[in-house]
Amino acid sequence: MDFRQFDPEAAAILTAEEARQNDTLMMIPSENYMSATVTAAQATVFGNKYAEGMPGARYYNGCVHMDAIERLAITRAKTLFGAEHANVQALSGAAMNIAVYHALLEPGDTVMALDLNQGGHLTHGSPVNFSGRIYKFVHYGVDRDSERLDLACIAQQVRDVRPKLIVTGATAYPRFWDFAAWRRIADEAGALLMADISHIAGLVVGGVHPSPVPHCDVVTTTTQKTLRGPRSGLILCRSKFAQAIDKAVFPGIQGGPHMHTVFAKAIAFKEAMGEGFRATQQRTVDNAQHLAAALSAHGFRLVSGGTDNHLMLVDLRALGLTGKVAANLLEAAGIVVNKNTIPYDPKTPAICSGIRLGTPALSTRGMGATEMEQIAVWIDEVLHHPDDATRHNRVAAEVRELCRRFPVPG
Ligand code: DSN
Repeated sequence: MDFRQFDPEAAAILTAEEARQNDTLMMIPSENYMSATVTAAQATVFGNKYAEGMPGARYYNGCVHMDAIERLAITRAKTLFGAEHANVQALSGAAMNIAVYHALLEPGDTVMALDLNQGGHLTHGSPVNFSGRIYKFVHYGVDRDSERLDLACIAQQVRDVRPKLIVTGATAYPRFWDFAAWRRIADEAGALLMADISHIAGLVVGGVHPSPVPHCDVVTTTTQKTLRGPRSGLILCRSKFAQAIDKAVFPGIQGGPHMHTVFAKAIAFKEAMGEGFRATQQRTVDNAQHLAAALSAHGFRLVSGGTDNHLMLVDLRALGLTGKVAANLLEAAGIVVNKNTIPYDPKTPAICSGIRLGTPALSTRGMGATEMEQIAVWIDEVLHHPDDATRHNRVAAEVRELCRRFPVPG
C-alpha cells in the first residue's frame, strides 16, 4: 500500500517538507536536490540484504547481485574521478573520514588540518569530535588580512610540526585549493596527503575546480552535496592504500553496507558523467560569482572578498547583526542559509558573526544571473531592515513566486 494512504500522519509531515523545499531558496551550500531517479533508487529491495565484506568475498550468501552493483559503483567512481581505487561502502562523511584515519594512523599520531572555526570540519580534529580525541591534531588557519590560506606560512608550520598526515579540504572556505602545492608541502615533510572534497566534489567532476586525485594519497567525499547523489560517503585512494582502506571500512568501523544507497550512488555517478552535470557545475560557480558581486555592490563584506567556488561567507559585524539572528530573519523570508563563524570570529559558534550561503541547489533548479541579482536585493532588504516585518512578508511572497517558476527537479 502507498505510504501516504497507510500513514497519513507521517505523510503530512513529508508533504509539508516537500512544500518547504519547493517554496524556499535552499542556499545552505552543502545542500542540493537529488534527481527523481536517484531519489527513487534508494527505495529498492537492495535495502533488504546484508552484504558484509567486499564483492566476491562476502560473509553472507545470496550476494551475487550485491557484488554486481557494488562493482558497477566502484568502476564508475574510479572513472568519474580518475582514481586508482574506490570504496563505496562508507555510510556518511564522518564514517569515511574515521575509516581513513583508522587505515593510515595510530592513535596519538599527529595530523594537520584546517581549523573548524576557520572553515574546516568537525572530523578534521575538533576537540569535541572523535578525531580530536584520538589523534593529535594541529590546526592551520587562514591569513588574518587576506582570509586565504597562506601556503608559505603553512609550509613552515608543517616543517615545524612534521605531521604524519595532512588533511586538506573545508566546509566554509570560498577559495580554490592548490593541491599540487599541498603535495609539495607534504613531500617536504614526508607526510601523507588527504583531501576531503565533500563540498566541491561536483565542481571537481565538472572541471571547474582543480582535482586533488593526481596529488593526494586519499580523497574522501560525501555524495549528497554538489555531487547530487544520495546521502553517503566515498573514499578514493592510490592502489597501495586500497587494502588498508577497505579493511578500515569493514570490519574496521562498519558492519553491513547500505546496498540500496550503493545502488543509488552507482546511478548518481552515471548522472555525473553526463554533459548536463558539467553545465550545472559551471552554472553553480558562475552564479556564486554573480551573487558575490551583487552582495558586495549592496555593501556586504564577503570573507576574502569573494569566491572561487560555490559558496561565500558574509561578515555581518558592520550591520550589528549576529549570524544566528540574520539566518533566522532570512528563513522567515524564505531564504534558507546557515549561521557560520568567520575567520577569527569574536563570537561563539552558536551565535557567530557570519552567514554561509551557496548556489548548488539554486543552480540545480536552473536559476541564473538574473535570479542571483534579485536574491541579493532581497537579502539586502531583509538584513538592512531587520525590524520591518511587512517588508519581510513581501519578500517571502516574492521568493515563493520565483520558486514556482523554477520547479525542484523530481
Ligand atoms: N554539515 C556539512 C556542511 O554543512 O558543510 C558538513 O558536514
